[in-house]
Amino acid sequence: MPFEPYDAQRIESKWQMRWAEQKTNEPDLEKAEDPFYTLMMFPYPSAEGLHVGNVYAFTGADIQGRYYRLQGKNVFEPIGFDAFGIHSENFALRVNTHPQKLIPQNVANFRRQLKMMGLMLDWSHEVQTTDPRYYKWCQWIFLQLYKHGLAYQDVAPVNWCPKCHTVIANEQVIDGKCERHPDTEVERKKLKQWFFKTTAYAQQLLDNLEWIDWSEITKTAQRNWIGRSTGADVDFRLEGRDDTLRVYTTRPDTLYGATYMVMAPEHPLVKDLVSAEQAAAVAAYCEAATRMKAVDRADAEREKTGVFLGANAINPVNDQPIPIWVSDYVLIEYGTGAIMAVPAHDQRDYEFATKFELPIIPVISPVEGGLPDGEAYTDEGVMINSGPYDGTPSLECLKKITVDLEARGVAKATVQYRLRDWCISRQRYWGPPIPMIDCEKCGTVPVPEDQLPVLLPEIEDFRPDSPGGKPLERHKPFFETTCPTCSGPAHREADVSDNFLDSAWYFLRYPSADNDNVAWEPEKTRKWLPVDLYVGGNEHAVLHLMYTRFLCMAFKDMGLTEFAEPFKKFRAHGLLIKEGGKMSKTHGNVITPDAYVEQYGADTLRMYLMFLGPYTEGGDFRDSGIVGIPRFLERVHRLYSNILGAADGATETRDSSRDGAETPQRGALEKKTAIKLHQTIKKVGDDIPIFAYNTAIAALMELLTEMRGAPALDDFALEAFPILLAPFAPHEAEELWEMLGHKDSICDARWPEYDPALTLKDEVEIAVQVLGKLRGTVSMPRDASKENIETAVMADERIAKHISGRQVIKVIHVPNRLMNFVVKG
Ligand code: ANZ
Ligand code: ZN
Ligand code: ZN
Repeated sequence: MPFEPYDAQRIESKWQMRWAEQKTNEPDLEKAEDPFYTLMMFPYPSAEGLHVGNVYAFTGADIQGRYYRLQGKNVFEPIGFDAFGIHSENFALRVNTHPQKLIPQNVANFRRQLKMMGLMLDWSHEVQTTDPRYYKWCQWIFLQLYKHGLAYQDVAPVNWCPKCHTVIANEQVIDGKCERHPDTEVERKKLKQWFFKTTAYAQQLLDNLEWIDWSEITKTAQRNWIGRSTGADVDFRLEGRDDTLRVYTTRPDTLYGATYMVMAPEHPLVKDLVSAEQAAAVAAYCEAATRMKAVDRADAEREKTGVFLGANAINPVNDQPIPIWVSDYVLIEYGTGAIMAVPAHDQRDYEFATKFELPIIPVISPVEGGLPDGEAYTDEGVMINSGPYDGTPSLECLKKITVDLEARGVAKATVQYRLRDWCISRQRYWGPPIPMIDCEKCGTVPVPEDQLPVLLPEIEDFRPDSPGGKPLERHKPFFETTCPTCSGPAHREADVSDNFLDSAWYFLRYPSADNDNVAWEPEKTRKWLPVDLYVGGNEHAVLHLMYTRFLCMAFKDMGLTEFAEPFKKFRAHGLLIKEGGKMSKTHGNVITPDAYVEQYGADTLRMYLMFLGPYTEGGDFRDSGIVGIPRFLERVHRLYSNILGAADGATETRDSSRDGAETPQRGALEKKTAIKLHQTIKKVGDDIPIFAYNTAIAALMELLTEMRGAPALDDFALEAFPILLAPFAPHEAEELWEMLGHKDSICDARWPEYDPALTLKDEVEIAVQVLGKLRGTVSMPRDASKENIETAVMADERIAKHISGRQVIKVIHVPNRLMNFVVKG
């Protein structure tokens, strides 16, 4: 039976069709005995289509899924579309088409492209977030959180992006700018919003990082974002009053050095404390501060400003009155919104005190050397100017002062987190409506669960509004409703929920995607979750990846699931760049896979992307680099065509290709070939779990060279190669498998086992003589060439000194044993 030459188009469309027909990628979720859930971050279906960055991410995840399946696991590798959100909505506004019309087109294109890439995706469990069958459950989740006090409404200062026309979460503010609009500063506005209580899980979010198997960079990002700090709340009596001012400090050891206090301009006590003389100045200052941009306020470099309140507090350690100021460098959201200022040991306080000529009292002295000049001393040392604590090491004093003050009832050791609650209201159209109702009589009332979903109405005018206004509020048939409790007139909540809520639980839905009666089936969930392996971009470290963890913890505590961590293992892939530069729409160099797949095939594109460098570090896509891969696949194909075609009675036994290698016969392997084969099986199997795809592919290329040059290949070798290739180039692997006479998909083959005896490094000691006299030995791989041994000899100084400077007349080489240099002079 003559085989057709390598033709990516023919082979790939054939296997894609067959996989679909035979449901190759649809595991039986109920019967599976050894379930393994591989997850890739589902795409957001933009109008531009899938780009190679997505393909890079997905292929890397797919290799894992395929590998574990070859290890015998029942692999579930689902996919879906995250199609709600501002991005789609903005695009819809720009092209003046309703998102409801655009999304299906985009999804269809994405689906085509994903299928074209030969990913082992189970399309029977596809999920689309814009589908009411899905977002009904987003609303249901909202109601569960509400019932358990984890969703609440509050008037709070929030981040408003004037370009997005909506409030955004803290996590979406990057250096004070909107993540979607890097040139637009986020404004602080006080608005009534819905929040999820992520802070209730701050400690657990931090603690579990100790044991979850995640990329270190992602865990570090989460740790920093959670930002745990330990310190104390200390109460300062207010001069001439009965109440106290509470501050949060991480440095109770510096209490004797507190020379003034600072309150945030928004602090509620400011109005109470201000003296008559200072009232106008303070009011003007506070007014200006609230109008200030968040970025500017957070800028530590900015010159300090502030106003004296005209009131004093009493330092609890020495009963000294110290003045209270208001300044915008103290933030209302953190700690208690007020601080004790210690200019000798805090840089911001130092700058402030210098500017306003407030006293600076050092209370910690460095163990060696003196205090620095012109700046605060922020390190540890020995206590000075601190009454009974003088001479104590500062770290010891830190604990001691806290305990002493606690005993007096004026302080309390506390823990603070930088993490804030998740603001999930969006004043936009393209998202799931928040399922709440405002009744004049009953107040805020949840939509009864049996009335879900609250459908997003199809409205023509979905343009966003100015702060406070919302598109859904303008649409009266939606907005005006009746109260589920008293049947009186009421209003629907007109905010939609954050897109990140949609994506925070999608992996729970996949296994149960076909069940409209529950969000996730308990049985299937028990069987398939938590996700075994998740692969995605680290840009989601404190957004998606934090939200999912929060929700899972909440679900577990509400009794909805049995696990607190969604992903057993998470690996962040590297960034794919193009010709040395960032790939982005603004750079105009975003590449889609289509042209490459058309020209070379999906197997080539997959392998090329994975060959670029270590997967967790990323790679540089260059058009010039891709051509080596199809040549490799062609050679594999030709080798199998020749050897298997010949066995079937074809006459051609010689490889007639331009590189003219011999065609091996079928028969026992030479030792050398066996060693290479077993070493490669080991190498590829070791490399895939650690995402070292580039070196695995390089090993496959070497193995191919060995196999093509071998006099004979046995069945084990012929079957092993396509299996090792299958995770990377699944279409060609299937084709080879079929050429070998198999009827089943190679996906259901088993990873070959290597013989450990054959994978040992095979090295030999070679005796080196000069004029017959032994001068030393060199250790070389077995069968090293004469040239390589000579090089090694000359690199060994102890031997080389007997040879260099003399004329080498002859070199006698006994392979694997001896090298004798015959020299003159
Ligand atoms: C006195 C002190 C002395 C402080 C010293 C620091 C050094 P972290 O570590 O990030 O948690 N602080 C407290 N609340 C604040 C607020 N709302 N806005 C601005 N600054 C605030 O920072 C805690 C420290 O930051 C606290 O400890 C407080 O200053 C300040 F040598 O208190 B410290
Ligand atoms: Zn924006
Ligand atoms: Zn009512």
